[in-house]
Amino acid sequence: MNPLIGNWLEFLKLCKIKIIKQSGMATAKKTRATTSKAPFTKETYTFWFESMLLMRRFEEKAGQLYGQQKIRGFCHLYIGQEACASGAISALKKGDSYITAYRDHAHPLALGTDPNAIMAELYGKETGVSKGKGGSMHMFDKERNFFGGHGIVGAQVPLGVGIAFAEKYNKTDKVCITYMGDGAVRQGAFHEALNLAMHFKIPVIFAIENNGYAMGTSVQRTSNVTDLAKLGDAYEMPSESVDAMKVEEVHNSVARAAERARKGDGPTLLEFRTYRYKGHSMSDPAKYRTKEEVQAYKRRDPIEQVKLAMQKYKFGDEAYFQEVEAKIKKAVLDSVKFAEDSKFPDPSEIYKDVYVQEDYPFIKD
Ligand SMILES: Cc1ncc(C[n+]2csc(CCOP(=O)(O)OP(=O)(O)O)c2C)c(N)n1
Ligand SMILES: [Mg+2]
Repeated sequence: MNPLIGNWLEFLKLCKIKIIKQSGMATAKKTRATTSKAPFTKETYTFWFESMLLMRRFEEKAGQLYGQQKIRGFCHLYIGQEACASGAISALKKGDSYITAYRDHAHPLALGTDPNAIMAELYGKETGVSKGKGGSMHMFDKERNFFGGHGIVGAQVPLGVGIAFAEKYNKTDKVCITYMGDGAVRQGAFHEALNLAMHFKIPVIFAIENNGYAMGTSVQRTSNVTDLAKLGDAYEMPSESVDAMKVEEVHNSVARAAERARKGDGPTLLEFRTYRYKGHSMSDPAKYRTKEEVQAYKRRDPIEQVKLAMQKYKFGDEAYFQEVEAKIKKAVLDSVKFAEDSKFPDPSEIYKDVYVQEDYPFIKD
């Protein structure tokens, strides 16, 4: 079993979510023809469904709370893109690392970070994952190798290469998956990172979440190269364009990339073709796209597709889906209560956690 899925089951226990007995739970590998023709095990589908539904319901709530001004500052929702996170996590191993941009609530939720601490971070409370000092764009979970949460477009791309370089240097077989948006691939740092990673065969997986827009600017308006997987060609880097509304496709592409990286063959560039249903951030009227376009993607919703597959393979009945929905609703409401009951950080915290060296000379009393 992928230990991360093990973590997930632990997390569900933590949230007092009853784990419905799974027959034939084993690994994310192909199931035997005798049990079912499903391409993945019941356990894997269960992980995908429950992790993606938690992300969706958690962020729907976060959106409401933002409207009530309980959450302040920036808040970028991942709704619609959930398969990009869950499909990668099921394909990777414990100890592999994750780094992303500011659309960063979903990855830690799927990795098993306590939703209470994520909600508290959104509220800026001291019990948050970053002690309330980071907010929406700066989630972090060292225990689960989740390295954030970065607000500068493209800035996390060289960092991801650095994390993966450390794995190579220390001779582990770990990889780092480095997420970015389609807007980030026009940054110079992206190209420098790709060049270096390929040249030194660094075990990094570059995952471009191509949701079609960088704020209100479509990919077509930015460049004549709209097939973003092609950007790997300049560095002779293997690349794939992936239908990321289908979590199975994400899983398979990440599994292939990870295998290549672990063998010492270096990086892969994956272009996840995805879509965000909500605006860029909370203040986006989204006038740059049509309702029909949004509807067309919603008809291919990743969570609905997994639910349909689970029904088809008899991995879940209506009672199961209702039970999961109810338990996740409770976990989200509990996280709101936890965040509201928590304190804001003490003002004395302001100079802490800025530099590793606590008495760094630029900090004055
Ligand atoms: C270097 C830099 N330039 C501009 C911005 C402002 N900005 C924030 S998000 C964003 C769009 C990025 O879009 P994309 O990379 O496609 O990610 P998405 O929001 O679609 O997930 C921009 C231009 C920034 N944060 N950093
Ligand atoms: Mg984008």
